[in-house]
Amino acid sequence: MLENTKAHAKKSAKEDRFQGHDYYNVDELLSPEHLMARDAVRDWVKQEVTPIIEDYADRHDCPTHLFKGLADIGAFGPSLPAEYGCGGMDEIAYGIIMQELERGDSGIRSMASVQGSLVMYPIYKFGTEEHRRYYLPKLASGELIGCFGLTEPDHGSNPSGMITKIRDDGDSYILNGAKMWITNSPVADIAVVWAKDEEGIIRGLIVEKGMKGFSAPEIHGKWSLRASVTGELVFEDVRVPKKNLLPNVQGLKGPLTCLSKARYGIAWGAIGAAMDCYDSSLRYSLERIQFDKPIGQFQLTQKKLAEMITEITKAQLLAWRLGTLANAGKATPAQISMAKRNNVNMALEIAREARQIHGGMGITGEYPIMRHMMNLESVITYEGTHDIHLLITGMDVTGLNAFQ
Ligand code: TGC
Ligand code: FAD
Repeated sequence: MLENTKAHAKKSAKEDRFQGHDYYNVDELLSPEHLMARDAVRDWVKQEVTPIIEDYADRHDCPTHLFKGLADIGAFGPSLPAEYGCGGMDEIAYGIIMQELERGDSGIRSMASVQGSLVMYPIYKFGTEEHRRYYLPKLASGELIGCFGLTEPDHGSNPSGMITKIRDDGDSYILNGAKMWITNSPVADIAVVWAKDEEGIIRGLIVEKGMKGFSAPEIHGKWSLRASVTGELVFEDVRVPKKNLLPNVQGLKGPLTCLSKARYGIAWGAIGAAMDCYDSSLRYSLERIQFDKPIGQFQLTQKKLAEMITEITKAQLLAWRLGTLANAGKATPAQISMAKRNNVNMALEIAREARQIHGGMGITGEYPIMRHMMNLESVITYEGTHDIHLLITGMDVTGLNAFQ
């Protein structure tokens, strides 16, 4: 089995002929630092992810050894301050790192988004200075792995209805409830958990592995994000010291602020998955001969490829502009929703068209297409579904709230 895995890895490694696509010279809008970060992550993905990812996805297993490598390339909290061991780069650098990771696999990007945007960011933004100094360097270096618990079995799109709760008990809170669909939870050392206090106000807490009454069982049987580990969080009278409360935020805007940061990264990440599908399709259309011609010579194939690169280019420009707004501190949550929704949908549509171009080969693990397509079925649902983001845009332009 191990020998088979090695042989397969070797074969796949040879086949990673990915080249970035830049039809509108977007690279000219990027700084040398952005390009350096992009190239370093691209090389790392070629060396560490592509050779193994199909095999891990096939076995529904998470390559947890990559956490360390992700830390080493600076994928955890790239835009958080260097004084806490983080990257100290700007939001465009963060975005482009997510793009390159998701070119490898959405699950690998998820490992980085959750750690950086949903665990490190709330600790940085809403924690105490003591929290920052203790947790951030350990999370940035991969010494600790974190997860983010917002969704519950009965509260997905409407997290404000959550029933997980904390009760004041002297120098601790007593935490009860359950979270569902939590990326990395079975392997996490800490969880940033959102729960209601006795007045019904949503608060954030850092819950640590090993606390009595806390468990994180894995969810099995996913046909999507198969190389990413997903689980539950179960709290049965867990005693959490009061010092573990994130004191600087109250209410749903706490978790939603973190989601804005992660959704921004996904808007970039989806471009990577789309580029990989396009790249493989372009090459396949030039190499695959039918009716004595490369299939790329047929107008219907050209239509597919032309539309793919057009949509990728539009998505790149949307992400870049969003990045410049984010760098200026001006990107609104609604603008981020628009980019997440558009770019993930674009990537999923491209994966479906790429599958057609690859014919029967498109359903096999010889090409990355089906894996990207299945992954993107989660990406279009998590961090707010396609329709929830549409309604956020609808609310923004009309001023009328469809959720009430
Ligand atoms: P609403 O009344 O609209 O808002 C409550 C408060 O939050 C503020 N706010 C935001 N703040 C920052 N960023 C945002 N994106 C924000 N959206 C809203 C808002 O201003 C308000 O503040 P305040 O001061 O007035 O209290 O809340 P609502 O209950 O009506 O809900 C609105 C809705 C439906 C849009 C929201 O609940 C939502 O976005 N639902 C989707 C849930 C979701 O995205 N869950 C994701 C779970 S985590 C995940 O999927 C991780 S996967 C990671 C991976 O593996 O990569
Ligand atoms: P529901 O909210 O039940 O939605 C079902 C359908 O109803 C959707 O089509 C939705 O758009 C639609 N719908 C709901 N409300 C409305 C409305 N008002 N108007 C119109 N349509 C509506 N969560 C975390 O907290 N942390 C994580 O790390 C995490 N990781 C995840 C990893 C994976 C692989 C997956 C699949 C999910 C993850 N999630 C995580 C949960 C994810 O955020 C939720 O699945 C998502 O928010 C949707 O919630 P739901 O699945 O309960 O769907």
